[in-house]
Amino acid sequence: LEAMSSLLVTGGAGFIGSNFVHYVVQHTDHDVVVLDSLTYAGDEASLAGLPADRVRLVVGDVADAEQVDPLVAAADAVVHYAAESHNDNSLADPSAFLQTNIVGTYTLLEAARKHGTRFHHISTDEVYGDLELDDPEKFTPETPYNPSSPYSSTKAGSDLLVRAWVRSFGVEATISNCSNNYGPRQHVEKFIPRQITNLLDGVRPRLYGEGLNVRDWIHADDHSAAVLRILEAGRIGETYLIGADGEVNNREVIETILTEMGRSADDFDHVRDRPGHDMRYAIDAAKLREELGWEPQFTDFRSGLRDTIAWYRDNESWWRGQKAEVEAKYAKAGH
Ligand code: NAD
Ligand code: TDX
Repeated sequence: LEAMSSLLVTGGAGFIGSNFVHYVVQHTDHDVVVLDSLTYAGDEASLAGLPADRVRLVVGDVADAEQVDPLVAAADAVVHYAAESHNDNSLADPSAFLQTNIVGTYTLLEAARKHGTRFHHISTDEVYGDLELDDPEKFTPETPYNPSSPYSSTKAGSDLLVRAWVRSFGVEATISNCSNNYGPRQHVEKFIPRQITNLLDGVRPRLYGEGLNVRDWIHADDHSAAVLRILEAGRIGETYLIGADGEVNNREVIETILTEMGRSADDFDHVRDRPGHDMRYAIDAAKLREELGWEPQFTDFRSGLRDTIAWYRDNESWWRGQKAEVEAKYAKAGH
C-alpha cells in the first residue's frame, strides 16, 4: 500500500469500522470511502467531525454488485468490516447474516477479482469455536474452524470464500481474526456498552448464566493499528490473528464496571444464558507480533474501561436512540 492511498472501508459507520476510519485519518495520509447501508448498527454520527476532503460516506449494500463494482474499481484497497455482528440477533433470526456476511463478501470478492484490487477481510476468533477454561492452548492460524452460532458460522464461511478466491483466482487478499473489541461507539446491544448504559439508567447489569465465560478483550485502536500493519506489510493469502492477551471472565468485567461507576461489585443480576454460549476465546498473536512487529498500546483493561465508561457518560445523545429497542428485544429473549 502506498503512502497516500484510497481505502474503501465497508461497514465504516459501525463500531470497529468507524474507529478504524478515525484511526486512519489521525495516523496516515490515506483517503477513505465508507460503504455502509446504515442498518440498525450503523450511524452517520460515528463519522462526525472527520474531514470532508478525506472521508466520504456512500450509503449502500455490500451485496449490491452494481453499487460495489465502481467503488472497488476506484479503490487501492478494500477493508471489509461490514457484517451482521451480534450473536444474540443471529439466534433470533439468521437470514440477514447469510445475506450480508456470505453474499456480501462474495460480491466484494468478485469485484476485487475483476479489478485486481487489494482486499483485507476482517473476521473474528469465533470461527474457531471455543476453548475449555483450563486449555493451555490458544487459537492459532492453524486451529481448525469449528463455529458455534449462526453468526460465527457465516463469518467462517466468508473467511473460506476469501481463501478460495486467493487460491482459485489470485485475488490479493489477507484475513485477520480478532478477539472481542471494546471502546467508544460500540452498539449498546453488546455486553460492555449494555452494562454501562444500564447503570447510567439506574438499571442493574445483566450477566448471562454463571458468567464464567472468558473473552479476550482488545481495544478497538489496537485492532486498527494491526489492520494497518497487515495492509502495509502482510503477506498475500495469509491469516493473522489479532489479540492483546486480555482474557477476563464476564463476571469480572461486570464487577470492574460496577466499581468504576461507584457501585458495589455484587450489584448485578444473573439472567438466562445464551443457547450454545461459547465458554472461552483466547488468541495467540505471535505471528502478528513477530512478523509485523505489532504491539498493543492498551494493556491496562481497567483504565481502558474507565475511558469507555467516560465516553458513554459524555455521549448519551449518540446511544440514547438505540437503548429502548435493544432492551425490549432482550426482555423478549429472557436476557
Ligand atoms: P457493527 O455491527 O457495530 O457494525 C457493522 C456495520 O456494518 C454497521 O455500520 C452496518 O450498518 C454495516 N452493515 C451491515 N450490513 C451491511 C450491508 N449489507 N452493506 C453495507 N453495510 C452493512 O459491527 P462491529 O462490531 O463493528 O464489527 C465489524 C466487523 O468486525 C465485523 O465483520 C465483525 O465480524 C468483526 N469483528 C468484530 C469483533 C467485535 O468484538 N465486535 C471482533 C472481531 C471481529
Ligand atoms: O447482557 C449481556 N450479558 C452477558 O453476560 C450480554 C449482551 C452479553 N453477555 C455475555 C455473552 C458473552 O459471553 O458477554 C459476552 C460478550 O457478549 P457480546 O458482547 O454479545 O460478544 P460476543 O458474543 O463475545 O461476540 C463479540 O466478539 C466477537 C462480537 O459481538 C462479535 O461480533 C465478535 O465476532
